[in-house]
Amino acid sequence: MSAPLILLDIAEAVATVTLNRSDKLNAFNEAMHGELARALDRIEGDEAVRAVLLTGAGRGFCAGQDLGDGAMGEDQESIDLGDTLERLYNPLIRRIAKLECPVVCAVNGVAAGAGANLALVCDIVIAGRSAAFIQAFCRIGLVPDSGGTWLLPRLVGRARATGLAMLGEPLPAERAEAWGLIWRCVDDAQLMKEARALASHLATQPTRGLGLIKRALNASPENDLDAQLDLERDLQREAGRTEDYREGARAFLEKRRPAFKGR
Ligand code: T3D
Repeated sequence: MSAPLILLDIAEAVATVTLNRSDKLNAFNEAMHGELARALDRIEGDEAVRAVLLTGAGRGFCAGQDLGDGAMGEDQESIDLGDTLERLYNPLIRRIAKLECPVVCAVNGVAAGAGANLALVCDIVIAGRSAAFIQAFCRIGLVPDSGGTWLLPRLVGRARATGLAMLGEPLPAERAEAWGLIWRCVDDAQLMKEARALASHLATQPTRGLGLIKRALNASPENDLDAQLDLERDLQREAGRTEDYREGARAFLEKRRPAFKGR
């Protein structure tokens, strides 16, 4: 039996998902997409999961699409990369963006092409100092996908987004942090310890409230202030009806630590 392309470990409310195709820097082939979709099915169906930690096996995080996996047909007209996006990458990116629990990404090495944008769509991105982000698409005549053209200008502004997308140069983790592309850059040796600590902490927090924060932030780029104020009103109404809000407010008044249950 061949080794799994995705490892899933669920423990203490944290689901750790590891891209596991290290000989190809965890580049995605169709089988790996299938395994990741099944892992996400399990995560979404498990109420006990309150945070997700995504990382890669080996020396890289993910080198994007496996360029040897089939799309390179003989007949130029029959190639349809849009189909790969429609069936595989777009559903994956949408699922992570909509997952109503925090997703921490531990970028353990190079994140290129769709692999870079998969990392960037996660909620909190922490990278090892030796990691780099590469919008590699322009090097092979493609357009940044997996949300890249949406995420990059919003995260780093138009000038830097254009430079990254058109030059395809590696952006070292330290500069990615300085530009506001990611949450933090840490020493390689500390990466997994810090990422696990973050995910474990988030898994003890008010999960429904965090999910609503994610919804509000996702909607914000398209909304004007009026629409966002209306959305905040609606989401706050929902948050105010959670058990965790009652527990948080009660714990504050009783001067003790809250015990959130994710409900
Ligand atoms: O369907 C569609 O195509 C549409 C969807 C597109 C989405 C995309 O993601 S397009 C962009 C695809 N990705 C790339 O273009 C990146 C290609 N990889 C690289 O440029 C380099 O590998 C890196 C800069 C990421 C890392 O360089 P380095 O020197 O650290 O490693 P390496 O030696 O190049 O790679 C190690 C192995 O992984 C090597 O295999 P080998 O020779 O040891 O057997 C290499 O071929 C393999 N590998 C790395 N990236 C890919 C890959 N194999 C297939 N596809 C890859 N993307």
